[in-house]
Parts: sequence; C-alpha cells; structure tokens
Amino acid sequence: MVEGGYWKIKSIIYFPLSKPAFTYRAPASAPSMSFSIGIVGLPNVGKSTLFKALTKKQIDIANYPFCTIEPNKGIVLVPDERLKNLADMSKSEKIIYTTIEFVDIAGLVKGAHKGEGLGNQFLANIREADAICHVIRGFALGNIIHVAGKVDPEEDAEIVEMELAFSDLDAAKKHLSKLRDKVKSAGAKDEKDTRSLIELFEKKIVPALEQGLPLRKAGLSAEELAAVQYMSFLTVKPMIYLLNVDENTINEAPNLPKLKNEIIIPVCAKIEADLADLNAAEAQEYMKEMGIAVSGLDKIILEAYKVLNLISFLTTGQDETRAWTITRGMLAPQAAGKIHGDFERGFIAADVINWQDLLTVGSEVAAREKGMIRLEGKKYEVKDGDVCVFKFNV
Ligand SMILES: Nc1nc2c(ncn2[C@@H]2O[C@H](COP(=O)(O)OP(=O)(O)OP(=O)(O)O)[C@@H](O)[C@H]2O)c(=O)[nH]1
Ligand SMILES: [Mg+2]
Repeated sequence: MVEGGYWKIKSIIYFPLSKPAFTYRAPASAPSMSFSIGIVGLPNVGKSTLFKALTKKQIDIANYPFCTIEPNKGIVLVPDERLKNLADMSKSEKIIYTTIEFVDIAGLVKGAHKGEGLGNQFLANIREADAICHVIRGFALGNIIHVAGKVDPEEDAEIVEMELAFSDLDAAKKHLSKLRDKVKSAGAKDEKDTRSLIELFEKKIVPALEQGLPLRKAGLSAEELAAVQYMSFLTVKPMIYLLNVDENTINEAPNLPKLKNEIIIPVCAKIEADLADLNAAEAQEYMKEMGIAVSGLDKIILEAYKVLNLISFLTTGQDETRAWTITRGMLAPQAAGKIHGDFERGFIAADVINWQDLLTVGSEVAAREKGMIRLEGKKYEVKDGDVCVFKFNV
C-alpha cells in the first residue's frame, strides 16, 4: 500500500529476491568468442571478393552479440540444421548460431618481408587468428592482372608460405635476442627455462623458418609448440587451402594442382558473390543449375571445424536454442565455462542427451521419464551434438 499517491511504472527491473543456491539454466546469450580465420594470398586472387560474399548475407541476418565490426572483419553464422529442429521442439523464442570471424587483409608479394608491395606489417591483423585460409588463384588471366603474369597455383602458394615463414622468422630473431639479453642479466629467476627456450629457438625454430618451412611442419613436439604459443606464430596455425577457380571449371576437381599433399578446396568467388545476392530458395536453384552440392561457405566451415578440431554442443529451452563451439576432447566443466565462468567454477554435474535422441522422444520431460537423460560428472568429455543442462553452485 502506497500512501497518498499512485504508482507510475516507468520500467521494471527484475532482480532475484534471494540468490538461488542451485540454478541450472543457461542465461540468455552471453557473448561468446568467435573462432577467427585470417585470409591470406597473393594480390588479385579474389580474397576480398570471397570475404564479401561470405560475410555479406550473413551480416544482414545475423543475430550476433557484437556491435562494431571493422570493415575487414566479418562474422559468419555456422549453419546447423539441428538447431531449427530443437527450437521447434522447445518452442524457443530464438535460435542462436555459433559464429566464425573472417579477417581480410592485403595481398602478400614475393619479398614482402623486405618491404616489396605493401610490405608485411598488415600480417599483425591475423596474428591472433585461430586458423589461416590461404586463397590461391586458379581462375584464368582474362583482364585481371596476376602479379607474376601467369597463373601457377603451386608457385603462388609457395611464395605466400615463404613470406609467412619470413614474417615469423623476423619475430623469432627479435625475440631470441631479447632472451639472450635476459639470460645475461645475472640472477634471472627463470634462467634454466630461458636457456632451454633459447636452445629451442636456435636449434629448431630459426633454422626451419630460414628454410621457409612452416613451423607446423618443422617436427616440433607438443611441448615445444606449447612453450612458444605466446609468440602467435603464423606458420603454426592450421591452414585451409582454397583454390579460386573459374565458374566453368568448378566441377573439374581431378584437375586440381597437388600442393604437397595438402587438401585444396575448390571454390569460385564469383559464384559465391552471386549466391550472396539471392534468397535461400533462389540460391538452391542456382546451385542446382551450376551442379554445386555445397556452397563455398559451408565447405570452408566444415573444413575449418575439421582442421581446428572443433565440435558443437547444444542448449535448448523456451527462451533460446543455441550452439556452442568447443574443442574436441573438452571436459564438461570447461564446456560449461563457455556459457558462463560461474558454470565452470561451480560445476556440479551435467544432464546430457544426444540431440537426435531428444528429438525422437519429443521433449525433455518424456526423455526424463524414460531415463534417457544421463547425469555426467567432471570427467565427462562432451560430444558433438550433446544437448546439455549444467548444474552449478557458486
Ligand atoms: N573471373 C574471375 N574473376 C574474379 C574471381 N574472383 C575475383 N575476381 C576478380 O579479381 C579481381 C581482384 O579480386 P579481389 O577479391 O579484390 O582480390 P584480392 O585477393 O582481395 O586482392 P588484393 O586485396 O589486392 O590482395 C576483382 O576484379 C574480382 O572481380 C573469379 O572467381 N573469377
Ligand atoms: Mg583484397
């Protein structure tokens, strides 16, 4: 009862009367970090054309939790059929797809590390990327200039690999000299560690890079790689190769050049650009006409998931159905931590059911009645397609 007046409610703020000691629903849409992929290649190979095609449509429809995006960064939703089905079952208000960020940079030329072309400083923009997408020109000369005057995918790829290695070499040498200075100053606490790092740089890292060998192929052990993770070396990152082919040769996969046993994904930036301008039904029709089963974007995402060793687990409820990206092998508490730090810190257990099983039985209640929901603990390794409900207490 309010004396002598009336209530005028301007806004309503909801707050819990007492903090529940035991909650286990995911809060609505905490922003999650995207995995990011940097796009490299020679100039005029179609990097920006592809980048624009990949990110154009997606940005329009995206319900992503980022407000500003720099012009050379684009967020792409990871298509996931499972979400729609689960959202229908749960009558979810919204679907939140997991995302991948693409970063487009200038083209590298031979000698970029010595300042040729635009130099190589712009590589700093992809140092933090999780993987690299290397675009190689496969489309004919026509009126689009090729820096070397001829289309030679193998040689072009080699030039780019070398420039990435030289960029890492530069960083490695600078760091090595710092390490040497450090060990000279007497009484350095971590002298032993520093000396073994110096040895790793001198014996393995610098010699490999001097030969233009990417570090991921330099035979470093997992421990050695972990020891230099803070360097964000470009040539350690997994690489996806894309061959940007003419639209009339997109289906001639057997003619693809062999790149030192690497898997090359053929895409046609031009077709992707056309697809980006169509609605879903038109795009389907166009792809059928061109004889393409999977769009370039889907191919890149599938490959990225493979090389990055990624999987998705799912959450579903009335407010939202959502996919969360994690690394294969991640245990339940860390996976829960992707949703919220508290979920990891106060992890108790997880209710888990495969998405297909849940759909088949039709509802969480029915699944519970049939005893199909498993209670998993801290040691549980989350699987692709697991629908999870985390229980925690902080
Ligand atoms: N015929 C044909 N032309 C293409 C294709 N992809 C891109 N191009 C053309 O090639 C030119 C260069 O494309 P961009 O996407 O700007 O190339 P880029 O790799 O970003 O180049 P830089 O930013 O200079 O390193 C443009 O005129 C594109 O229209 C393709 O698949 N087929
Ligand atoms: Mg460009």
